[in-house]
Parts: sequence; C-alpha cells; structure tokens
Amino acid sequence: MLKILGRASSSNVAKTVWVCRELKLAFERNDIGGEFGGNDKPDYLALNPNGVVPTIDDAGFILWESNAIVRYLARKHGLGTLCPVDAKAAADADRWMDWQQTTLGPAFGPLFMQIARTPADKRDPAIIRQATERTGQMLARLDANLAKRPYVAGEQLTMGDIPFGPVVHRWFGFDLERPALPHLEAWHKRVGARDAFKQAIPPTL
Ligand SMILES: N[C@@H](CCC(=O)N[C@@H](CS)C(=O)NCC(=O)O)C(=O)O
Repeated sequence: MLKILGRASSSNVAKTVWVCRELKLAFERNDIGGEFGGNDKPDYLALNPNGVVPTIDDAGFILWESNAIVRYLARKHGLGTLCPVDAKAAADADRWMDWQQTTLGPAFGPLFMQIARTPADKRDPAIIRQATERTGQMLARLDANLAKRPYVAGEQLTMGDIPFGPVVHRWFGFDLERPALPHLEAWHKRVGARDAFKQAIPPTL
C-alpha cells in the first residue's frame, strides 16, 4: 500500500493526503516530523536527504517534494481528471503549482511562523503587517485568475488546485485584516465543501 511519511499538521503533507483522498487511493500515513521527530534519523534521510516531510513510498518508488508527489499521483491515477491530458492544460496547472512553491510560499512563510509558531507576546507586528501585505498582493494574482474560472486551471478541479488548499485555508483562518479577495474566497468555499478536502486539510492553527 502507498505510504506517506509525514505528520498530518504539515501543509505539504496535507497536499499529499488531499490528492490521495480525491483519487480515492488507499494509503497509510506515518507521523514523522514536527513534535514526532524522526526526520533527522539516518533511515529517513536515506529516503529524503532534505530531512523534511512528506516522502512517499509507492511499492518501493520513493519520492519527495510535495508538488512532485501531487503530480505523480495525479498522472498515475487521475489522467484526464486531476491531471489534464492536453499539454497546454497540464502546463497551466503546472505553472500555478510552481508559483505556489516559488512565489506564494516565501511570502506566506513569515506570516505562518508569526501567527502559528510564535507565542502571542513574542510576535513582531511589523513582520505580520509586511507579510500580510505581501501575501495579499500575491493572492490577488490568484484571485484575478479565479475571476475567470472556478478552479485554478480551468472548469474542473485539477492538480493545480491541490497545493493551494492548506495555505489558502490558513490565510482565511488566521485572525488578520485581509484585503477583499472574493474569487479566492469563493474558491475556498467551493473546495472546502469537498469531503476529500475536509478529510485532508488540517485546522489552521
Ligand atoms: N519543498 C518541500 C518542503 C517540505 C517542508 O518544508 N516540510 C516541512 C513541513 S511543511 C518540514 O518537514 N518541516 C520539518 C518538520 O516537520 O519537522 C516540499 O514541498 O515537500
């Protein structure tokens, strides 16, 4: 059976769980990382030299990098649904997946660390303000995309939506002064109503 190595509270593990739930794949998940530790142990590092989660073991095929895992599982089990067959449609989903990792992730990271990982009396309001502004600016780009279509890469849910589940859920769950992003908010409600999302995406804090 497919094995997911990584704690459920990790946003990157949650992507992997969400794609498995959408594809109705049987899997087993082991708590590794965070308070569970184990990701600095030689047996884990032999699978994933980065020492981060998630890693999957698919009958001996080891893969790390959450968005690569999402692509792999979507292509293997959801070709024509989560993984578009058409090269341009697939590239469209790919582009947004890469954007999540390279552009949105770095903007949101400091905000997450402040709100979710720093005790209230140690938080830095300036970092929170700047990171909220920057994340809002980035998410406005996604909002503009979602003004034109209901899902990130078109008319149906694809792998392009998956990486945004955990981060957007946190963004709307944090107690922040947020800019209005009505199309993103509607997307969050749309995907949030899916059973697979509810089973995969952890609480915001
Ligand atoms: N680019 C990697 C990043 C993975 C990552 O940073 N994972 C975090 C959790 S979200 C982690 O392993 N942190 C250390 C820990 O949980 O102990 C991916 O997308 O898989």
